[in-house]
Amino acid sequence: RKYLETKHIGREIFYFDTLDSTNLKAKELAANEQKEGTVVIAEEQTNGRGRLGRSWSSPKKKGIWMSIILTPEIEPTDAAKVTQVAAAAVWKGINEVGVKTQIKWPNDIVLNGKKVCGVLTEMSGELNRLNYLVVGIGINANMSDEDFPEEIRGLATSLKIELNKEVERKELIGRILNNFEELYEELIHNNSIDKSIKICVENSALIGKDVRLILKGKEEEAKAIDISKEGELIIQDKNGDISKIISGEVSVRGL
Ligand code: BT5
Repeated sequence: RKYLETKHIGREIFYFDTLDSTNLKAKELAANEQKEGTVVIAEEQTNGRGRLGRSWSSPKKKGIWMSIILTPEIEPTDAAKVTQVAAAAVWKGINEVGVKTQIKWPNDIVLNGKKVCGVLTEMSGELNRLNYLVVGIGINANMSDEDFPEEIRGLATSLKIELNKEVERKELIGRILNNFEELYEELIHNNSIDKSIKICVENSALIGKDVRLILKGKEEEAKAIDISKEGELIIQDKNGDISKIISGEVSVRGL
């Protein structure tokens, strides 16, 4: 806790040796009245989850597998903004320990073209009312190549592989939560994520590049040109037409 300087994010931490998924545990806690700011951390996940039913490899003591419970008063349609806030906070935290990564909209952090972190935001609520959000953050801190399942070697990397030394996970967790609280407060108090978007744009792995998008099952090529104030990716197609993409609708790969 010596690195934590927050007022409410991470003031209550539930720590586990093994969990199926920190997001599942956080949702269970949130449904049982755990409040905003509570953080769930596990040394290992046996059923770590990615988006769209994909899995997240989470070997014991090698990474940071954590989830934050949030109850912001925002529209359910604004939930994706929190993913941008989390990506920016992780980028800053990793930058503070000496590694310059890139943010790959909407939810990845990459290093030398390989994935080092993924964010999974899940929500509970109705059409016009948000109950709670759970923001899951998975960071490959101290894995070696052989710690990754064979099928993702070459696509995944860790901070240790790039730095050639172990990172202190507690320090990184503290820094990320400090940054998260600061950036999240902008959303709560000013209903804006401008500071987070600035970080996501300035350190984007996509902007200015040609990208391939899967839009409603169809593959399309376009140029990524910006991220909107709402956190959508702004693209320009071959005809010069500009459109905005909401996260969740597409998967994006650099060409
Ligand atoms: C994500 O999904 O990137 C979101 C990952 C969120 C993980 C955190 S850990 C704490 C919390 N609790 C959970 O259960 N989840 C969250 P997506 O964009 O769908 O990417 C998933 C894909 O990334 C997989 O299909 C693999 O190809 C790849 N992958 C799996 N494990 C990986 C790892 N450790 N490092 C890099 N890539 C990985």
